[in-house]
Amino acid sequence: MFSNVCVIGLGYIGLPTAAALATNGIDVIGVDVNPVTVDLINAGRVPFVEPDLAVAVSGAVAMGRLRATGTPEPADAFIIAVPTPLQEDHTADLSYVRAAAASVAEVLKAGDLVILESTSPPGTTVELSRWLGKYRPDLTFPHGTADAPDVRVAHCPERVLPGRTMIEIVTNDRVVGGVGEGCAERARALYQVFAKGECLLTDATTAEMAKLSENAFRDVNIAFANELATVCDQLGIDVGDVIDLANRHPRVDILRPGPGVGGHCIAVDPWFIVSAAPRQARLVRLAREVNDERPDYVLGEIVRTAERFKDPVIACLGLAFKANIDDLRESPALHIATRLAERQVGRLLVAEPHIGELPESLARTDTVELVDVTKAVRDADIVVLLVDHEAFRGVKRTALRGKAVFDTRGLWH
Ligand code: SAJ
Repeated sequence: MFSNVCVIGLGYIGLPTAAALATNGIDVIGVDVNPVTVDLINAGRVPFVEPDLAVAVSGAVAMGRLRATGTPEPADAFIIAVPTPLQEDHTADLSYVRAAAASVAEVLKAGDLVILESTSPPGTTVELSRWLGKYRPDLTFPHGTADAPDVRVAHCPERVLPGRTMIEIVTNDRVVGGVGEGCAERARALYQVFAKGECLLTDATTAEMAKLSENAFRDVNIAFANELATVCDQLGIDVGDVIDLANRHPRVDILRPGPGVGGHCIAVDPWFIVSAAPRQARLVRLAREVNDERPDYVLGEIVRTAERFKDPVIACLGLAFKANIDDLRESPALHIATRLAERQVGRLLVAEPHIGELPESLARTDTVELVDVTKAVRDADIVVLLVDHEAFRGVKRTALRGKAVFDTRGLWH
C-alpha cells in the first residue's frame, strides 16, 4: 500500500521512525536541512546516541532502504517530525512546520498522505492542511470538506521515552487523528507497518490535545511532589518518608520530587495548553511555574548551607536532565551547577559518568573540575545529588558522614 515514504526532520523522532519503516520493507527518503546529518546518515551513522538506533540506521542504509537528502522527493506518504520550540511568550514556533509544509507541497500528488508527528498546539494539523491547500490549489485537502480529499492529512504524535525510543516506537499504542474523511484510517495503515501497539483513531485536534495532556499530566504530578518537598522543608520533616507512607494507600501514587523538570517535552508542552486556553488552564500554568521555580529554590538552599563554610568544596553529582542518559538539554542539574560556578560559591567537583568533558557553561570557570563520583564525595564539604543515575546509588553512607548532603532525588532515602 505504501512503497515509499518521505520523513521530514531526522532528529530524535524522525530518524527512529525512518529506520523503523525502512527495516520493515519501505523505501524511505529522509530529509534534513542540516547537511552534516544528511552525510552522516548516508554513511550509515547517527548524529546522536539512542540505544539500538545506530544498528537500525546502518542496516537500513546498507540495504539501500534509507537514503538522506536535503529536500523532499515524491512519495506515497510524508511524515513531518520537525521541532516546534517554545518562544519567549510561551507560544509554539510553528515556522519549521510551515517550512516543511512548503517543501512537501512542491512534490505532492493526488492519493498522498501527510502526517504531522511534531508535538503541536491544538488546531495545528488543520492549519497544516490549510497551508498545503494554499500552496497547491490544484489539489483538494481535508479541511472544510466532507468529501474524500485528494491528499489526506493526519496528526500522529510521538510518545516515545528517550532512551527507550526503538522499543517504544514499536510497542506503544498510537493516537491517530485525521483532519477529514478517511485520513485517520490511511495514517493507521502506515503506522501498522511497524507499530505493534494499538492505533486509536480520532480527529486531529483531539489527538493534539491528548499528546499535550499526557505531558501536562506528568508535569502537574511532578509539581505536586516538588511542592510537597518545599512544604516538608518548611515543616522540618522528610518528604521521602511522607511520600513512601502516603503511597501505601491503594489509590495514591505520588511521583518523586527533584531539582526541577528538564528535557524538551514536559517543560514545554503544557505551555501549548496554556496558550490555547489561558483563562481555563490555571492548574497547568501553576504546575509549570512551580516546576520552573524549583531549581532556584534548590540553589538557594545550597548557597545558604555553603555560607556556613569557609572556602567550601561542593560535589555536584549528575548534570543530565534525568537518570541514566547523557542528555543535558534544559537540565535543571546543569542550571544549578552553572549558577553555583558563576556565583563562585565554592570549588565545584562535578561527577557525571555519561560525559567525557565539562559542558561549555562550566568549562569556562577554573574552579570547576570533572571528576569521578568517589573523588567528588571524598573531597567535598557539601554533597549535592542532582541526578539519580544508577552509578550514584552505591555511594556508601559512611562516605557521606560529616558532610552536608542534599539528595534532591531521594536516591539515598
Ligand atoms: N521527573 C521528576 N520526578 C519524577 C519524574 C520525572 O522530577 O517523578 C523529571 C525528570 O527528572 C526530568 C523530567 O521530569 O527532568 C522529565 O522526565 P520524564 O522521564 O518524565 O519525561 P521525558 O521528558 O523524558 O519524556 C516525556 C514522556 N512523557 C510521558 O511520560 C507522559 C515521553 O513518553 C514523551 O514521548 C516525551 O516526554 C515527549 O517527547 O513528549
